[in-house]
Amino acid sequence: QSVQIKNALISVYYKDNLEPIIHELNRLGVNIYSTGGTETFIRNLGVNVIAVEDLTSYPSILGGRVKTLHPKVFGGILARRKFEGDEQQLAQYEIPEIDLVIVDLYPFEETVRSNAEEDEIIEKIDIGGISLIRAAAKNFKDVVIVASKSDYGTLEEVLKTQNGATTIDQRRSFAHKAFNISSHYDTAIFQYFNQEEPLPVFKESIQTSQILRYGENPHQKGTFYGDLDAMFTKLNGKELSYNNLVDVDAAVALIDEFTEPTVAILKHTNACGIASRSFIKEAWIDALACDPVSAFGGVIIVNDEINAETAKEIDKIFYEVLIAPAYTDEAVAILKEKKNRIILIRQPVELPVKQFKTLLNGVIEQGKDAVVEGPEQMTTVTKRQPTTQELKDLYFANKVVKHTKSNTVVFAKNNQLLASGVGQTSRVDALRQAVIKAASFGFDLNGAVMASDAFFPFPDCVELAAEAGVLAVLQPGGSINDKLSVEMCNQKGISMVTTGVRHFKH
Ligand code: 93A
Repeated sequence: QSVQIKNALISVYYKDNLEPIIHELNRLGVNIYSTGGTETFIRNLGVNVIAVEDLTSYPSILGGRVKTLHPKVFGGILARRKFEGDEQQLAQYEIPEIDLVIVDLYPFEETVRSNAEEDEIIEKIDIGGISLIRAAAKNFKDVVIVASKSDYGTLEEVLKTQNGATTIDQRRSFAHKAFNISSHYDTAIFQYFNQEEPLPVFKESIQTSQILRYGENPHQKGTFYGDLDAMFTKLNGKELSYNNLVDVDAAVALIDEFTEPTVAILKHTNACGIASRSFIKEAWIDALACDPVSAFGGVIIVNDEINAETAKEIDKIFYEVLIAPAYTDEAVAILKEKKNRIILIRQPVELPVKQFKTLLNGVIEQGKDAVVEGPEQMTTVTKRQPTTQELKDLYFANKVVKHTKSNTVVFAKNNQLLASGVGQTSRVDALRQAVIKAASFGFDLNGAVMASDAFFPFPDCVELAAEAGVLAVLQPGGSINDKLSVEMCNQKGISMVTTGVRHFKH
């Protein structure tokens, strides 16, 4: 049902961005009740406001520790409308119904972070404000609760377009966000008191979280625990979705393998294009060439500044997310013309070295796969030695293979991904897929190299690769069947190097 806002209670620590809402409430003739500092702020805007003290006939006591904690305040928030007993009691005790509550809590976390003295931190444990939030959210059937500055915009919109009326869905959605804030707030307090160290990687990041539009699919709920604002500065576009986050994570991990100017395009966590060149624009053109079909709607990541020239090129295709460490002003202006593309500046934030995944009735943890073998770890096991260029390409291909879903094989040449087979249940299928893909985008595999995330169980893979034109192959080695693959390479006159390191990514 629709509920019209007649009385509002506003108690906010930071007063910024509140002004338009006050004017809107004033326009709608809503009575505003308010606490000390907020009351002064509203009065200074020239808007009528009633002090909570006048409602409760009680002063704010104990240095402000008790200011809104009173039945005349909470009765008006918690009373069930059109509920006989409640309505009768409101009348009996002269309690006004409060239909809108706006709170901005004492900044507890900020105070902890500022290394304040314990006394000051304790004073920043909000009691009245959190109770207002919980009470109003509990009674969402009748009350609107706005517990975060980030919802002011939504509230203003609702007030403007619906003239002070709200729907039950809107109130429930506000309550949902409010409980996220109250639980987060209490978690932060708990963590301050908690002597036990939380999981080390999450120590910092778990302090903040963000409700996602949904999970992997619209019927799944999703939340990100961590601090995205520290990781990225958003220049354009909507919020990152669950799937965006998964791809962005894969993109960051991949690009961090490269030091020279590199562009990678990812779809469903796999690179569908990557190239290293002297300049980002060239890298973009050669990354896109790998598979311009898959690149559509992908996540693009680069490790150097994007200038206007590159921006114009990138702008030609539709992408979901673009990440770079920097952009020229001109590039930003060009890219921002497309409204629904997410454009991020990556900030230099250290990433956790451990990975977690829920599994069965528990969690598994592992250290990140943090190694890539350099040319010095590559042992040639065939009669033919790879050329210097082939070794460079194998090094490049091995970095890509490490970040591609198993089973995988990767073809590369001149620091450019030509094709890969990803996520196949057999290695030979991955290889066939890569051969077909390379041909379909016009790549000639003559002189290309091939890297595999794990050893070849049979000689068929190297045989197929050699027939496709591949001249050098990289694999971890260590299989009892290696001999057969090595013999096949010798027979075909191609090189094989082993690294001793397997890079499964399941
Ligand atoms: O000290 S409190 O926990 N006791 C209260 O009764 C109370 N009521 C609201 N803090 C309380 N608040 C908080 O005061 C609000 O959450 C808000 O952060 C702040 C607004 O105070 P003022 O309007 O005086 O600036």
